[in-house]
Amino acid sequence: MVVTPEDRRFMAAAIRLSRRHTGLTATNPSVGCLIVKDGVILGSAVTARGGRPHAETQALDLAGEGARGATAYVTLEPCSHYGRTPPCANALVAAGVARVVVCLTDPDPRVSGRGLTILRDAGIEVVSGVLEEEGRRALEAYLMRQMKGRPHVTLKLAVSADGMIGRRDAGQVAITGPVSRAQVHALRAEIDAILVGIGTAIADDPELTVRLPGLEERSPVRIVLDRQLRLPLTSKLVRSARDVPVIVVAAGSAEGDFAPDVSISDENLRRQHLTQAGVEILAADDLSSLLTQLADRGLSSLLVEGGASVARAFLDAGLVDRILLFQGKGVIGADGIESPVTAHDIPKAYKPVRRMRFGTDTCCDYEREFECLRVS
Ligand code: AOF
Ligand code: ZN
Repeated sequence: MVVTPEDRRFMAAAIRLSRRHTGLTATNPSVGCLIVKDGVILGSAVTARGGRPHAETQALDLAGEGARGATAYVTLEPCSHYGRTPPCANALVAAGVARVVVCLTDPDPRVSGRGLTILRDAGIEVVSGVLEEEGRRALEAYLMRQMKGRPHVTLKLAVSADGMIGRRDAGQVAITGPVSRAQVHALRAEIDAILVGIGTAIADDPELTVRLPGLEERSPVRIVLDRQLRLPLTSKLVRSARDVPVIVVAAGSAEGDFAPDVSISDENLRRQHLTQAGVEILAADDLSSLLTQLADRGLSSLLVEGGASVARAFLDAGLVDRILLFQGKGVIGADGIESPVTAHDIPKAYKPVRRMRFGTDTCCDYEREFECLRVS
């Protein structure tokens, strides 16, 4: 199986293309596909918003008759199952492509190697594992949900020069500047769900939406850990619940982490009011049962935005895959709320993969390696 520099170049382009719809295709992964003949791209597509049509059938449509004898570059093994659309592997065979170059095999049990078998059985040359590492990064949220049964979790922290993430009883405090804030909004646009604790929801009254021109409709599902159902009906979250979904996570049973300490009748009333306002209430005993439920709904990526105790709970439970540490220049001082982690005490399991500068702030991206996400 010969992999040429041209193969790597076109696969890199397919991966870049796939990222365009990251966060918009749940419950499907966002896949990129190019149809190339004699060095010319005849068709290119990314999985459509909402997950269908898949990338390959769109790219084949664009290439038309030109697909005969061409090479298809696909970031994920073409599917082999009859879902809401027929298998992409069959479409590639029918179009007469000569060669299919794939980044990763698909861990979805309905596919899992069968797509490649359909192609090989039809006499198509199949090359798999091209730019696998880059493809794995682009699809890590999908891989995490398929292989670990939970969403990929990013913890975002904005820390002052003296290691604080806020000021006691002060509501929202500006720790980082406008460029960092825009970056956080861009990050929100790429993820399926965003989560805060009730302390942050009450103190900051955040909206947790994407407020970047052109990307507003990419707001993720908003989740509040709120065992006593204290989220105010007047909060921005509740008031916008009919436009962008809000899930409040209440206690599952009296034994759990989020066990309620209010009377049942009180809780029932709050439950009723929140539900009437369009908020969904989910019961979960602990963080891992919550994450399982989110994955079962097809949510593949979660951004944890605060506060300190929620961040600490995710870290302690070993449920953080990536830490994005924004570091501002300002000092908060005596009544600051200490960050659960700073640049000096990042747990050993996390390795810095990128350092960025946003205005006067810096941002370090730490990742934890998951061997189990290697699929081939
Ligand atoms: C592809 N190309 O662009 C994507 C694929 O619910 P369905 O029928 O749409 O199938 C979802 C599964 O299809 C998903 O779990 C994954 O295995 C695959 N996604 N496959 O050939 C694509 N997005
Ligand atoms: Zn498909």
